[in-house]
Amino acid sequence: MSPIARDLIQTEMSLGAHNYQPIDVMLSRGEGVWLWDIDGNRYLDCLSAYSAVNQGHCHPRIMEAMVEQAKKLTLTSRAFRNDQLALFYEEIAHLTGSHKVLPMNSGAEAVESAVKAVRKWGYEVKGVPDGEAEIIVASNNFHGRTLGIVGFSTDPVARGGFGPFAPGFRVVKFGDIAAFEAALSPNTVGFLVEPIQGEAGVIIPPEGYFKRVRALCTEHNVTLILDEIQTGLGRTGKMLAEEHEGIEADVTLVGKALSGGFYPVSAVLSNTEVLGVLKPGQHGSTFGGNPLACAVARMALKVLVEEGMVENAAEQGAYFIAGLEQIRSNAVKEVRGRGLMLAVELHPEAGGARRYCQALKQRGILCKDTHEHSIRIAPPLVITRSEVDWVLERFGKVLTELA
Ligand code: IF1
Repeated sequence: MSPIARDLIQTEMSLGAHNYQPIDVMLSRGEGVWLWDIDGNRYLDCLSAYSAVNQGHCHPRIMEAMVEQAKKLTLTSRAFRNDQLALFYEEIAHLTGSHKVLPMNSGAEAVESAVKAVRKWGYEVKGVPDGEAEIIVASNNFHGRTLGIVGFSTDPVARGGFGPFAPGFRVVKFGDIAAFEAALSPNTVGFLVEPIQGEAGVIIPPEGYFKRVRALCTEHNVTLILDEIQTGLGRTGKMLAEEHEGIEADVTLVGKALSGGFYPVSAVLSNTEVLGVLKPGQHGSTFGGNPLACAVARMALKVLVEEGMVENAAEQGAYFIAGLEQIRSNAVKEVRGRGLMLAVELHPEAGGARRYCQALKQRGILCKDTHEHSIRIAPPLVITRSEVDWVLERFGKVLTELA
């Protein structure tokens, strides 16, 4: 590593809060699936900023939309109207089959906004007694970092030391339909859940789980809120991961790739009366729905569709997982995934995923370890078959040599 990179790390360490432990690679440029560090070394990105750059780094059409909009108008607040908002609503609603849209910025904000709207819906529409609304969530969930959200996390690292937390949440085991059914009460207003759990290590629920969840939610008048912030917008080989399950959520949360990584843009999408309960003054955001965000999001969605990225995720994902399964290594316990949301789980004796990520970095691949023993793989959806081959060859070497 160059002295300049070392110097920058030193400054980060002395001035920054130490709430991350990044792999020491000092990136300064990106294009498509590739990243370059300040010393000119090239890496294939197998994280995509946690699926926020599905469209590839610095996508030229999104960049152009952002620059063009930045020259005209960036922020008005919602005190006034802007000429991009309606078009953003129209395009995202059409693409996802939604009827109402609430624009926010970060993913966590979308989650918080959904919780607020669903509680209010519970009181005003479902008739739950004031202050009694319950929302069911899954064990090992990851929905963000706000107080409300970490309050219903089951991860002691994420929630420890940050209490007291808000009441009104009930945790059930992910993938266990009997546990979900048992947790339902007349005061249940919603079930907030990831279609595939990301942070938990790319956990796909048992076949038919979501079909039963959907049926129970309908039967008990409970809003099904799918957090598709990570799984949505093509990552799993469908526009929304719910399509794999053959269901439709009442409320869908999207973020991350909604801007192709240029800018924080998230949204609550609803196909029931849920968002209809919000009246002027009851919710908002200075930056939510701003013209720059809308212009960027519109182009991020457009290139996803026009450039066939969703189909490519399905095709390359299937090829990728088959290739990973063929790697013969004592270190590998299991390969999981759907589309280009993949994980290799290592045996506990393998010595930890971090070691493998470091070795992959030496060979030009950037991956992230999760929960000690899993390597998460999520390249931009523009990856080509020959690039998948390039990654597989190096993965094979690292997984066998280090085992
Ligand atoms: C970090 C994980 C990924 C998310 C889902 C909401 C949010 C996220 C399903 C919040 C965010 C991120 C945040 C990032 C790490 C990361 C992550 F490892 F923690 F689980 F992607 F896999 N719902 N996920 O995955 O969105 O407010 O961050 O925009 O460093 O905390 P946000």
